[in-house]
Amino acid sequence: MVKKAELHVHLEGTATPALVRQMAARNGARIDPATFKSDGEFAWTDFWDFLSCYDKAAAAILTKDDYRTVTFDYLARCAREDAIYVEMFSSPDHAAEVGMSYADHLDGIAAGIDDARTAFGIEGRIIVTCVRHFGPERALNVARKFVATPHDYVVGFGMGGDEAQFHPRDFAPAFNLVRDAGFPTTNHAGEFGGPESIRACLDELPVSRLGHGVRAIEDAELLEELAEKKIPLEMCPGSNVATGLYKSRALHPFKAFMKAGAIVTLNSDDPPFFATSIGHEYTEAARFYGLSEADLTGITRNAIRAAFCSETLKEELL
Ligand code: ES4
Ligand code: ZN
Repeated sequence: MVKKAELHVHLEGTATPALVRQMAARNGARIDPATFKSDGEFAWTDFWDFLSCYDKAAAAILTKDDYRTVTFDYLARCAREDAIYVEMFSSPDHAAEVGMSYADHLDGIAAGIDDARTAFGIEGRIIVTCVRHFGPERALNVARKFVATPHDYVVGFGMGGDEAQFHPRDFAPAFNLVRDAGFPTTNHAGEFGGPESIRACLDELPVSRLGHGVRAIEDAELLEELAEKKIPLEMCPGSNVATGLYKSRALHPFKAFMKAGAIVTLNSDDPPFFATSIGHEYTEAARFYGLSEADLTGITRNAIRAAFCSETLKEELL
């Protein structure tokens, strides 16, 4: 079986509808019924509605122990699909929304990572993430917490959310603070924003990787530059199809990025929302893009080399 590594998954977006209901029940919390469809799956229509559904589901993660459960549950599923390493975005803003401290949030996730390592030998690390549409001030606040509160499992800083809002330069204070503290960063760019959004991100922010970056396919010069500069791309084909960016996996440009010599990785983004998993992404990529086992192993190696964890851990994983 091909070993897998994942660099782009939103922890709050890994909880299945069943787990969200279970956590709400154990906390005696009420979930907005509009969170689910009649078949019990998450209810959303487009990307922006997805972001709102994500917030409602995340609101059921109420305690440090809930974060531990969500993390363990996700890593257990990944380990069953032969994943050996998972880097998870987690959002202190979502934790704060339910009254959880920055430290409790991270300690809960860390406990889940430890449980999963003991049970399955899988490794996990955390990317603390801010949310673009929450605005630059909240992002800077997350960055300040990030640098003031070092944590063994927190290996980098990221930003997700609605690319249409604000400009990358508005987030330069947050990203520069993190970079000056010696940490790598990644930013969602070139998903719902076009190639100009990627260009703006590269011009304004110190990023080591790009979340998605897929819209670089629309600008040959930019694509070439990404390949030349070896900027790893956290590609999420299943997510892109689910949110309507491409009509089908066959029409997704993943293979064109490989052919252009870009450093590509495969990721699930928000697995239960997008009816995918890290294993499914590998299987479907093999099927639709004609990838061999050697190609898939190469993608895993790309991910491990581009990971934000220590060189020592990378060597163990490679
Ligand atoms: C996202 Cl802020 C956020 N959360 C989950 N998934 C996302 N995709 C893009 N932004
Ligand atoms: Zn994402």
